[in-house]
Amino acid sequence: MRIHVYERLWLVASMILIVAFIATVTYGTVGLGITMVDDREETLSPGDIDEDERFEDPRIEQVGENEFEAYVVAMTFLFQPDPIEVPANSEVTFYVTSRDVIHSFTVVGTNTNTMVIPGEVSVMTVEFDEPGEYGIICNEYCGVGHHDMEAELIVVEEDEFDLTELSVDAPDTVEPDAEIELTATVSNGLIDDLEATVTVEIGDETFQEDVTVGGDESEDVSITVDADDLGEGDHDWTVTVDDYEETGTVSVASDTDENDDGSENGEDTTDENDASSTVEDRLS
Ligand SMILES: [Cu+2]
Repeated sequence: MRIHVYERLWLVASMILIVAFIATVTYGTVGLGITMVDDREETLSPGDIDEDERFEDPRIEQVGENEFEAYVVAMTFLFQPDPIEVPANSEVTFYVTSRDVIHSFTVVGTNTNTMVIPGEVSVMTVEFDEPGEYGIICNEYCGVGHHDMEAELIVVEEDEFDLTELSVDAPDTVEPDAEIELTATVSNGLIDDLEATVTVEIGDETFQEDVTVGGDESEDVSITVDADDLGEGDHDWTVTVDDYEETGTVSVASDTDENDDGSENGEDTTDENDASSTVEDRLS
């Protein structure tokens, strides 16, 4: 059978087109790593996020030598935690859910992008090679503040990354003849040991203690000062561990105060309640 030359050309061209179409669809489905938000992770009730152990405390966790997990909650109109800090040369698996309506978790300038659906958990594993800063935005219209819904993803140098937390327990007010006990708790969220120096400054005195905090553990460092040595009045204290600092003030009551409000019935006015900060301040 003889086929006309033009007809043969059109046949070949349409064959090539069909193969190209199939290749494009296959690449888009498999090659780009695009997957559906499915039920791989256990679903949750959006109203019970605060009771779900994965999301009650949005955070970064170390799970292997260079492997981390990030638990992120999206809500109108923010992401928690913000900023999200991860080390360079790491592999981070993000678990993202929504507290209210449909959002997205989109890392600008990368192919990290997922829809975030209330009740579902979106999972993505991302490799971070170089330090850098990225914006995180929501690209699903979620309400009047949608355009403000943004957060930051910071990839820091490997040796600058830590998951250290510092909290301090100290009295607000003490009697002139009492002792002031100040306890600093250093938590280490990394797998490797943390070697750190705890520095406590109170009045004119400075105390230093080296601590080794094991992986995923915490250590307490306590110091005791005689209120007599400080004298009556307000005294500021500062506790520093690496880049973290906590500050507060302890008041040593005057003898007159004691006569005014405590001495008659022998009531102890020492206030042991810890009203000091437990929020971590990062200095850098
Ligand atoms: Cu939005």
